[in-house]
Amino acid sequence: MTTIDTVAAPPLGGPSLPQERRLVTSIPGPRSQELLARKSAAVAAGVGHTAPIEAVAAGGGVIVDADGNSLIDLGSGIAVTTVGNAHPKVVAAVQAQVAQFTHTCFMISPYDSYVSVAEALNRITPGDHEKKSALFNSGAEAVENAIKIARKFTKKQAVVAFDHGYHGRTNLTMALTAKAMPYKSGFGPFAGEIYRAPLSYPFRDGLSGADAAKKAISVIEKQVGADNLAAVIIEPIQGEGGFIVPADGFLPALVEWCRQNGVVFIADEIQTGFARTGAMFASELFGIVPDLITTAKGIAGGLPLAAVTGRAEIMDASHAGGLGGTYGGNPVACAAAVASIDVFEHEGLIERAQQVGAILTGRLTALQAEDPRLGDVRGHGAMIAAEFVNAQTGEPDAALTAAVAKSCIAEGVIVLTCGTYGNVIRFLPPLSIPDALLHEGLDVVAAALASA
Ligand code: PLZ
Repeated sequence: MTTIDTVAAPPLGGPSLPQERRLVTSIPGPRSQELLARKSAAVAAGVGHTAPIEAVAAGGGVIVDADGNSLIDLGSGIAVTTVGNAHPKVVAAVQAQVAQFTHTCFMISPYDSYVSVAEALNRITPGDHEKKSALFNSGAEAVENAIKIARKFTKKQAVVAFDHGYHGRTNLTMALTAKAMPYKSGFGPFAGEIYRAPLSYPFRDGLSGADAAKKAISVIEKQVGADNLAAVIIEPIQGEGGFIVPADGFLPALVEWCRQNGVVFIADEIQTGFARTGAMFASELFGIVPDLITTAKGIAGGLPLAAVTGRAEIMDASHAGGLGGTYGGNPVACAAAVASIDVFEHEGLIERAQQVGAILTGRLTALQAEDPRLGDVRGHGAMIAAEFVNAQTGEPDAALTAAVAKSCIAEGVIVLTCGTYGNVIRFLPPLSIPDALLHEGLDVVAAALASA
């Protein structure tokens, strides 16, 4: 295990919450049960939840519920609160902006913070070529726009996505997403001209990066053809699909093929972006420079914002008025993003993610050495997964995974599952979590696995 100089976690911010796991009722407690009953009556059944609690405050590495329980947060609201929940710089920026104006619509009356976010993204994303950006509200909307832009630029239509890929819940992004349940089932018909290629999944396919790329490129050439293909879109590390890290050489070979064939290479860094993987963007870990990159989640410290950033000539392909939206690049969200990006760059968050990753990997590989049901531990930085299998057959064990996750939550540790086969627990804590609390959370995971 590499040792990394100790980096202080970012300041807790928000309400000064004791950084502790504290259970004063069973989960869910009575107040939370009341909210969940109202939720069932008032909110559409399709909108689920992982932890059955009523959240009332969050900061550092905890979420506090209405019953006074304090739960350890190992999920960051799905990789969003990377700078922490209510980082003081983000709070101050949001409060100042909200008191100034909440909205003008950037397409009507532009303002500084939108342009500042675009400048920052152009600067910090991989590659030193000339770049431009456009801002949107959600990850799915960024992906939709990246595809629009790539089609307009190439004057071609087909798009290739990958096995285990996740790109959103809108119609086009459902088509790009691989997994039927729960994301797509019954919601079709889906957008056309979307094709799927095989991914590099070292734990399950045993292929080298070069061989996996050859296989994918062969599918693309035979089933789509470069002449029809506008874009290839891929998460450098699959998020919802199971934190799948492709074998070395897979991504560079795809990028190279795209470059030679006039195909726009889009890296969806919505989950992997902004220091999460121990690099500002995961593309850097694989030595690739995408043509376009989609970002969201961690960008604005919890406020809704998303972006497409990329080669200026591609980004400028759209006619004036072709891109936009009422709220895209909302000034409050942009103020939060300017502050968050400042934190990512100047408060050692990349090093902090590496340190959190070293703790996670160290603890989980130690657990794996004793327990053959923990088939694979993988990931980078503060984006680490444990894949659970049947120890005899190596088959995915979704039931075990669900049982471990459920008992963690009952014990006051919020963990998220993922994976095409539902057999992965992913660890993506806020970087503001104190080390001791992270260790305690992992103690609870270990105990849950031992008793499952
Ligand atoms: N691309 C790589 O991870 C969002 C969604 C969870 P939105 N992932 C979490 C769920 O069940 O809805 C995501 C992602 C990648 C795109 C998206 C979509 O981002 O902001 O949720 O639209």
